[in-house]
Amino acid sequence: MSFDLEKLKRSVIDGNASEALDLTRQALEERVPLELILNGGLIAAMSEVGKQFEAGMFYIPEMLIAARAMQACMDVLKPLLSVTDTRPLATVVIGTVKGDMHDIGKNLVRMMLAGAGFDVVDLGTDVTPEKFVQAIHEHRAKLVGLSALLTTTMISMGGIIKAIEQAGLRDQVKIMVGGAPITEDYARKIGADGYASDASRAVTVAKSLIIAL
Ligand code: B1M
Repeated sequence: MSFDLEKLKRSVIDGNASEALDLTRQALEERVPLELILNGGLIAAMSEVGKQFEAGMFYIPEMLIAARAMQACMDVLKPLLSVTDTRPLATVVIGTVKGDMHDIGKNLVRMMLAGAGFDVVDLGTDVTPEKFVQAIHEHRAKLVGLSALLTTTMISMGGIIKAIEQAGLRDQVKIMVGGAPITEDYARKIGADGYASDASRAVTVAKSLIIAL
């Protein structure tokens, strides 16, 4: 394979959206596997950006432009993550929890779930417990997906689960959590039904949870 995955990764790290887009399109033309483009190129780039931020080499603007480049590439990949099947498996309500603006990972999970045949309602970022509860009602959701990227916001996940309980909806939905600081143990501790460390595992977990409903 002649495609230069490192170059794609570099262009996202540098926040060079137009080059990243060209390279993503080129990768698709050269039939580079989607998983490799995502994991070896785009996600690997964001993980490097995080390391640079921690090391004090990158600041918020650099993180932001890298995130924009990544999002642009994900938009190109989006149609390829979709299936043509018409009957949805179930409705999933997904969102990034209150106080948290990170949405790249959540968007990827959303795309993969939609691609796997789920009907996905995306509540966006900074989502309050009340909004989750309202959306479950409104869309008769069977699955709820909570995403958090900050150690300061992941602690609100337990509160969202309690709010769903208090609204009398806990028996009707399965709750899946994820995001970089979340672990299987943490998910269990707060009473979630499932945890996934990445977007493709999220699909497997989501399918197993709705079978259990
Ligand atoms: Co922020 N940020 N950020 N940031 N940012 C992190 C998370 C951080 C780890 C960077 C670092 O220090 N190394 C750090 C958190 C530290 C901590 O909490 N311990 C951090 C910080 C500190 C901050 C600010 C507080 C910085 C500041 O203002 N001083 C601030 C907070 C703003 C806020 O949210 N209130 C901030 C802001 C930002 C930007 C806005 C600039 C930008 C976000 C842009 C956007 O999302 N639209 C940003 C970015 C880009 C990052 C890093 C570099 C990259 C995150 C990312 O997109 N990763 C990140 C460093 C890192 O993660 N290494 C960092 C790629 C993405 C595909 O992975 O999101 O993990 P991820 O998603 C994965 C899995 O986690 C999983 O599947 C996904 C796909 O495989 N997953 C799920 C995610 N959700 C799931 C849900 C599921 C299942 C699986 O089920 C429902």
